Amino acid sequence: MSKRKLVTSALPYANGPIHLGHLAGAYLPADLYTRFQRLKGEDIIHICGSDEHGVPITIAAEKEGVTPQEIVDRYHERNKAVFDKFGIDFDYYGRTSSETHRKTSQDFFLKLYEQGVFKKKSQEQFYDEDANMFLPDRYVKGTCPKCGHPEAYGDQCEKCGSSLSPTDLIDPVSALTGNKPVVKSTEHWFIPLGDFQDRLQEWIDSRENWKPNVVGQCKSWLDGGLSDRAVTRDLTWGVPVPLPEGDGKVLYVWFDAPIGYISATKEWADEKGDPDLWKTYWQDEETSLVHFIGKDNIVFHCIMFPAMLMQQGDFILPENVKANEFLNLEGRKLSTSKGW
Ligand code: B3M
Ligand code: ZN
Repeated sequence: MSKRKLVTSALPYANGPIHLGHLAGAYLPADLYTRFQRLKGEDIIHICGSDEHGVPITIAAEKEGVTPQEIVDRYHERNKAVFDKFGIDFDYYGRTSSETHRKTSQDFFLKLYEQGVFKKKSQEQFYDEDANMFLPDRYVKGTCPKCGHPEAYGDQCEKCGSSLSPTDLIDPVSALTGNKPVVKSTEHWFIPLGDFQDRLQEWIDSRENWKPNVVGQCKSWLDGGLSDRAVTRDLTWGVPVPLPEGDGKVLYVWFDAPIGYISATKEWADEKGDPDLWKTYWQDEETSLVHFIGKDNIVFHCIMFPAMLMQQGDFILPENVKANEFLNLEGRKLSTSKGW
């Protein structure tokens, strides 16, 4: 039996209003779980916040012709208020643009960097010659090579859940201009997930009461073999890479966002006037960490973040990752980015 529980719900992108799919998928289950445990007398906290980095934010800003800062300021406040109206209770609702978060994620990156974990490699990346920029992740759209879905993103197909690289897409186009992008080379830091394969496998096998949809997705990634994954991006919006050669690059949003759970817990502890209290929730083996997420976030919470945590060494790993399927409307997933 654990002494205390730390519950997190996925940090929704502050790129638009949250919808029923969010509530049904992650926040209502997390809220119910937390209330139930609290009624039983458990020591439990529920942490969430806005994910304010990454391409979903910059694309939303470009669509509206405003700055990314305007987008995140607007939707952070709105979403926080909506959760409140729906009676979803968080002990703390943070935001990844905070100073605590910048420092926490840069320190995390630097620790891994100093341990010599990252590989620096040059990578062929799509480039939009009209927009004069590299096109990471969702800046590229095209057909999924795995299931044929015509609207897959450069980082992921939301239809079949595959994790992709932009160059995997069939008939790729720039999300900015609709042009066919050219290929150019750029340098990035990669985490060699393959080196974590055995440890991840062992860890997942040792978990109890995981949902079959979560175990199934993990199994298919592990069976397919894990490869190097870039943890930096050519963007100006995000947490700057804390290295002199990292100029003009930021941390990949899926590197910094899960660290947001840690930074938000730090801010919660500060607010309570007990600044070290966060450590009991993140560093004591007797805390059980439970993540509530949507199914498109499984790979990041069950493979990438655990690998980062294993390597970093100071933090506990999740006891359970609860992911639900999508809530569909007329056969299509409710989606903020797609306006559905
Ligand atoms: N913002 C993706 C999403 O809203 C992402 C979750 C981050 S959890 C650390 O689906
Ligand atoms: Zn697909």
